[in-house]
This record gives sequence, C-alpha cells and structure tokens, in this order.
Amino acid sequence: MRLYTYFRSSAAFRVRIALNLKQLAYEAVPVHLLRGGGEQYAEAFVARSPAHLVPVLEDGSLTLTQSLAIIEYLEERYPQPPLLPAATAERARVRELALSIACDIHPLNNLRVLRTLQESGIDEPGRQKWLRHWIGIGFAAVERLLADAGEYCHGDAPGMADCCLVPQVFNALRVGCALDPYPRIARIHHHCTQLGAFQRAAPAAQADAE
Ligand SMILES: N[C@@H](CCC(=O)N[C@@H](CS)C(=O)NCC(=O)O)C(=O)O
Repeated sequence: MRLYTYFRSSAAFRVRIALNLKQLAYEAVPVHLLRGGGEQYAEAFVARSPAHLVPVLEDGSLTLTQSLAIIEYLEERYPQPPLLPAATAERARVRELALSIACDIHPLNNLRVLRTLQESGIDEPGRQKWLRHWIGIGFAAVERLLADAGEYCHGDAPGMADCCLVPQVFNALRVGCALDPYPRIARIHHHCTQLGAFQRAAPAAQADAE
C-alpha cells in the first residue's frame, strides 16, 4: 500500500493512525503542501487527487481519496482490529464523532481556506483567531458528545473517532487552543498518545517532518 501524505496534514495523520492500528505496512510518499506553491497542484498528483488534497491511498489498482472513506475501506478490507464497534447504533455514534471533527471542524482549518483569508486581507493574528474560534465551537460540541467516553472516544479500544480526534488536537495545540475547557478530549488525547500506533503516526515522527 502507498499513502500520499504530508507530515502536518491532519487528514493524512488520521489514516496513518488507522494503518498503524491495523498493523498494515505502507510506503509513505510525501507531498509538500507549501513548497513551490504546493505539490498538491502538480499534474501527476492531481490525477490521483482531483481536489488537490492529501491523503491518497493506493492499494493495488485502487486509488482512494477522503480520509474517512479510506479508513472505512481499511476497516472492511482488513477488519482486525476493528475501528468501528459491532452494534449498528454504536457504529453510528463513532461516525457521528468522527464526522463532527472531519466535516465541521477540520475544513475550516485547511490551508486553502487560510490562503483565501490571507488574500482577503486577514492578517496572521486574524487567521489564528479564526482557527481558534472554529476549533473552540467544534470542540465544545465534541466534548458534550463524549459524555459517556472513558479512555477512548468509544469503548475500551481506540477507533475511527480517535483517529480523527488526536490530529485535530494536534492542530488545536499548534494554534494555542487550551484544552482546559475540554477535559474529556484532553483525557482521550492523553491515553491515545501513549500508544505506539499514534506515536508513529505523529507529524514529528514522519520522514518528511521539518
Ligand atoms: N476531507 C478530506 C480533507 C483533506 C484535506 O483537507 N487535506 C489537506 C491537509 S489536512 C490538504 O491537502 N490541504 C491542501 C490545501 O489546502 O491546499 C479528507 O478527509 O481527506
């Protein structure tokens, strides 16, 4: 398997965690999102990812974008260990948490959104404020959804929601969001980041880390 990735990309970070949890070997192909205007715009990459976004997973003849579609694919193709619970209602709960992060928080943090803000005259402090604002709104909702959570987002093993939560916390800490208002998120982040699968997926552990 081959994963097109960027060390700091939180969407790629999600997939790296899932691959590690499932103990699947993969070749990491770095795509530098900033260098030369961004390698995501190079023609060879756009053929794989028409939206100019990482991650992209290649597994045999399959080329797949969208981190959650990739994780769901891995779950069906390589079921052990499971990243989704067995019961339908519980699976929906985990997807609810994962989508709250991947759809409602992360897109507002994205590089191309920040570039557009910059082009519209929003300065760096203004852009940081924007990031903290949307992360705060999103985390407040996720914190409430985690009312029954223990060490992980759901149940007693890390799953798809944890694959989304930890990278989003990484982004939050980078822009100076305090986790104090979100003790459940902070607790789950702490437990997950004790695990090798999360540590090996972390931005600083990637070959392309700067
Ligand atoms: N919904 C997509 C989001 C992918 C995404 O936004 N990737 C970011 C990095 S985290 C990216 O490639 N950004 C490049 C850009 O904004 O130009 C997914 O979950 O895979």
